[in-house]
Amino acid sequence: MSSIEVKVPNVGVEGEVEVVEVCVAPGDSVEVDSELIVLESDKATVEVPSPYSGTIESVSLKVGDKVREGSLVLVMSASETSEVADADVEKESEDLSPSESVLGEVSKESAETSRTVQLSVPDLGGSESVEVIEVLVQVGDQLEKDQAIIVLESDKATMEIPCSDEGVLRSLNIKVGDKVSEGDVVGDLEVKIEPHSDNVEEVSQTDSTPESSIELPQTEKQHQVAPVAPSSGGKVHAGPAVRKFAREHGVDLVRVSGSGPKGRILKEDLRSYIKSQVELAQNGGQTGGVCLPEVDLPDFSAFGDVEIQKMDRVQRLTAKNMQASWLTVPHVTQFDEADITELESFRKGHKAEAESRGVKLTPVAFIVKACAYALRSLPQFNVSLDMKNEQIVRKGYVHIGLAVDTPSGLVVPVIRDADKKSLWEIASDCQELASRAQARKLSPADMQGSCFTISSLGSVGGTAFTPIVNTPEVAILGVSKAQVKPIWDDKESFIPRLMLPLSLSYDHRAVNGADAARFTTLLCRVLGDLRELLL
Ligand code: CAO
Repeated sequence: MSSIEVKVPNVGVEGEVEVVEVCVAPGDSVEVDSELIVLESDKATVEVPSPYSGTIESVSLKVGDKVREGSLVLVMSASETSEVADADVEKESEDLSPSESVLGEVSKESAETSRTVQLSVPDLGGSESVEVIEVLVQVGDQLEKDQAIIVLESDKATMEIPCSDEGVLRSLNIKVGDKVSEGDVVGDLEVKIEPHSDNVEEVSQTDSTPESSIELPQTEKQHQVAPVAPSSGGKVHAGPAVRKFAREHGVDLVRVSGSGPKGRILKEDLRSYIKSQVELAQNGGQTGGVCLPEVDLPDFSAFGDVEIQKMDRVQRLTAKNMQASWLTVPHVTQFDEADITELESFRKGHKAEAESRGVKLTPVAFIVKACAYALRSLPQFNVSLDMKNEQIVRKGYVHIGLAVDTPSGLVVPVIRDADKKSLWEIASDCQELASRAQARKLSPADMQGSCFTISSLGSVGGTAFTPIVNTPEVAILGVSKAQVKPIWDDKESFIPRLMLPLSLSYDHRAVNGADAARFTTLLCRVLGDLRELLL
């Protein structure tokens, strides 16, 4: 261990800058890259990270001090040195690029042994303006190939965007809260050229066009962001922009849970915190915006062993959406039973053909087809309510969502234009979407635009259930397990028929009870005699 002086590096800001935060105190243990101080000029906020791990001996600065490059920050006894000594900078203004000047020297040194590649947003499955919820890297970071660099989240899915190459991140154009689309530039990566490698020639050619654009590979995966409690001892892990935002709003960051890596507080966390505090104040201490009573939990461990697990992203979204729907939609459920005896023999008779087409023909495909027909026949079910503007949105398309049970929770991919598709096409869509859902390979676009949802528990069991409407849709069909039942033939005897239980939950603001009964009656009719679908 040796005592080492840590000085203010070149942060790319001319003249003096103010110390707005001192993040450490004598006796603190720090790691490489731990924040030491935060500096702020009128144009930028800059974190100065620790270049070493070790223990702080003395701090030479206090909040409000004015410093410049070379000013002494602190003395520490270092246990491990690091090559990373660049200031961590988040740009607050277009005309200021502190990171460029800090990194410029490095570029010069390595000018002949590296090339710059531009990292850009890949195809997002048709989605545009998808929000950046996490930036997992900083300028100066050494990135691995396939390392996640940013996380995007639409209202239905979260995607990690990985790095396509190995190298040092030289600039970063994206911050949390930005909306990005395919082709938007994320940043520049300095990629080392191995002079003696086999592909020297190929690399040198690339070097002659230093701004070659390399698209990030699209290995989208649903990413679970588990909020993490703030670090102990009152210390928080947050970037300069977040700290500034917190100061502006008078928020003590110690109170905010960070959902970023290692509990890092993201701007989104701060916004949620502020929103919850405002709601709390407006509701006189009640949460949820509707004065929901808080449920006090007992200490479960007093009764036996317990295991605590963070909710993952799908679980959190499902809980949020279910609660929103349950609280805002006046639900009614209409029950009926369809006689699918003939349908079942038709289906079984086409099993061989289904196999030769490579699809599995289950009752679900018939139900999707019948629902698409019913939505065309009773268009009052194919609407959404815009209560804010007191409008009813009538849809000219029929896209049907299919609830799929996956190990990571319930997801609802969408079968587009189900009313225009053949039974085979629908069966194939169901199979393909369900298997992509299981493999967590659905893109946000796969889960958007649904008009009506089908939730089939037919392969599991049960006689009926009351599904919750997938708002802003106005109805959802629950399907339970078909069973052979004795049905009166209207003459003299009971005959065995295969009966399919249907449970239609609907938003009573948009749909009245008689229409709901018409909808299930129509479904029963077409499922009982598929010929109507040909008309
Ligand atoms: N009655 C009787 N049998 C049924 C049936 C029904 N209503 N629906 C399907 N089956 C049969 C199928 O015919 C198949 O049997 P065969 O192989 O002999 O033909 C078997 O059940 C298994 O079907 P499957 O599960 O492979 O396919 P599916 O089309 O029935 O279902 C899917 C696909 C994606 C809807 C289903 O896998 C799933 O995830 N269901 C759960 C949805 C859910 O969780 N809903 C609740 C949401 S609210 O919490």
